[in-house]
Amino acid sequence: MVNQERLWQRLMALGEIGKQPSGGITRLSFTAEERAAKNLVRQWMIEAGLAVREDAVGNLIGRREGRDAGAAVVLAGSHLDSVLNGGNFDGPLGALSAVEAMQCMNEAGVQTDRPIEVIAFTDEEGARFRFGMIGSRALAGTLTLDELEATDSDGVRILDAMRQAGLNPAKISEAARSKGSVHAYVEVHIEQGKVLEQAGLPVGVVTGLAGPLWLKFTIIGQASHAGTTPMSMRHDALVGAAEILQVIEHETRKEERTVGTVGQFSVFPGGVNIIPGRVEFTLDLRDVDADTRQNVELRIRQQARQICDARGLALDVQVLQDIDPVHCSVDIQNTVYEACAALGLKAIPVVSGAGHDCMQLRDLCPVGMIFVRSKDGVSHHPDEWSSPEDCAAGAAVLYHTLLKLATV
Ligand code: HGY
Ligand code: MN
Ligand code: MN
Repeated sequence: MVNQERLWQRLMALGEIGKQPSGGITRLSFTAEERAAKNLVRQWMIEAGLAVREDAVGNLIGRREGRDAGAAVVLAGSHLDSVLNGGNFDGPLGALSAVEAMQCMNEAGVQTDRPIEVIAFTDEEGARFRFGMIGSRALAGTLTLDELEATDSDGVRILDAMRQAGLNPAKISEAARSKGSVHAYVEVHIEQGKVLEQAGLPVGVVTGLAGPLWLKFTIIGQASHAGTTPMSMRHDALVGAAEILQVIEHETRKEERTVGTVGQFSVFPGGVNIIPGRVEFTLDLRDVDADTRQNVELRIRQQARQICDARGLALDVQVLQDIDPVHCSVDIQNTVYEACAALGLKAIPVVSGAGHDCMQLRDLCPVGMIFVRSKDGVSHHPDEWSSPEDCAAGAAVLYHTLLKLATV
């Protein structure tokens, strides 16, 4: 059904862009690496017979016409950016599976009723500017100009980075799709977990996605001399933060599926003999149930406030990203199961702990996802890996799913 070798070679070639000495990949949004990746995928989109363009926010789009050019389009794709020192499959498998499916339709001379568009989204990960899904939010029409003022660790604003990449931030609203113009969105993605591996299955059907809430905690105490300040007279921001980290671990462990991760942590001024005056850290809090996540968030915020009050510390909590959990379209899930059956593949339902671009399209169109088995469940790491056979299985299921969704 699909050309496994071609898909695999493209995945390996794309994986060379942004490769680090560790073997991991760093391909951040609006950088030369992401541009190189888009240029390469653009070539493959052209080889696949697609009409290629880039929208106002830098999403790379390859369009395949259907019998009815005016019909609502079916979208498929994923992202090309990565986390720092990430893996080779997170994002690219979805984008290249969609290109492969289109190329196979062209090679088979298959015509659909609806047009299909392959999308390589800009900045899904948020690894550079501390919130992500910039491309899918622009397509959904929910990205605002003032959000482009956010800066990376070098102080470069998103809008500056966009201009440096040849884009005009003032035009991001042109990337938005109108309600009714999109029939469905389907994304192939690595599972990034162990469910499929433990079930011994190559693909899974995503039922829902946990919503990531990203918070930035800033704790301000009093920097002072480590030798001359008695313990009883300190306002040590780091010790307060350490207590809050214990609260995060304790409160998330109370719940069945809630997860909490402190991924970034900075201590200022950072001298060996200086009591930390300021600490900043991020919290990535997720659950597939919105109420549960909110209850955990409130418990953490309350106890963080109590800890800081007791220690004479100031506390600021900033919301960097707040994405509600999403339930996938049951119709699309059923279509994916039918596609798996047509291929003789057994599939099971899987919940996504990871966030994906489809979450941003929930109000635009029905969304669905096809998961591909991850070795050892590893992701966001150089050891991230899926087999050529499983990647091809994901692309084949996507082919059949798109065929069905694009047929009126
Ligand atoms: O953070 C996530 O869940 C995704 O990898 N962006
Ligand atoms: Mn990711
Ligand atoms: Mn991803």
